[in-house]
Amino acid sequence: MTSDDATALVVIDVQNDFCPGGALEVAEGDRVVPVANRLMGRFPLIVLTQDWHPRGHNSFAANHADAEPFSTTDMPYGTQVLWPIHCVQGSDGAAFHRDLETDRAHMVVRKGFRPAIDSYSAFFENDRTTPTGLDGYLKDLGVGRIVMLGLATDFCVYFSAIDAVALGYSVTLAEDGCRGIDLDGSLAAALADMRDKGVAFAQSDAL
Ligand code: VGL
Ligand code: ZN
Repeated sequence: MTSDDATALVVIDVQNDFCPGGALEVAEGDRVVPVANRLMGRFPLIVLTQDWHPRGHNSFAANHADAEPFSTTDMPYGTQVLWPIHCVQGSDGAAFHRDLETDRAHMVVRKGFRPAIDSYSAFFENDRTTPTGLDGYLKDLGVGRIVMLGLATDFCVYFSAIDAVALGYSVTLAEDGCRGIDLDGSLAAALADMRDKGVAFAQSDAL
């Protein structure tokens, strides 16, 4: 096995606000927790991402005059969905789901902390160029393959997966470890685009 064969498990945004009862709840979001815990025992390197916004973040509808949650607006870096207030730094909503075995993580990547720009992907902010540092970390450690899961399939998981492919990683999505928001067909579009771009799909018990 060359060092390039090292595989990292990347668990995206398994936080209270994306679980049932949370501010931006994803249907069955909590169902990914046991899948994540089981897979953490199977990979040598575990990365968690954590959506981590200041209260004044530009992606919150409440910070724009007359904007409804789930509407869109033009930002200097492109179209941005305006979300309900979620994952505010230090809040309960921003905390990982209490049953997620976070002690097993080697690295936690926080993203979305710059007030003027959102960051769906674990690798780049929504301008598609500002890096989070995760690529450098993984490449430093000789990681060539990524198994990914988490929330939400059609936003943070989607952008993380296609960015990972573009950065040269071989990427497998643990499908049963993901749940989506599905805003105007975004889930089907994300799945199709991931397939087109070479993301592999698997059930977690086959990994
Ligand atoms: C996410 C919307 C806003 C996600 C984060 O984790 O998919 N979606 N912030
Ligand atoms: Zn967010």
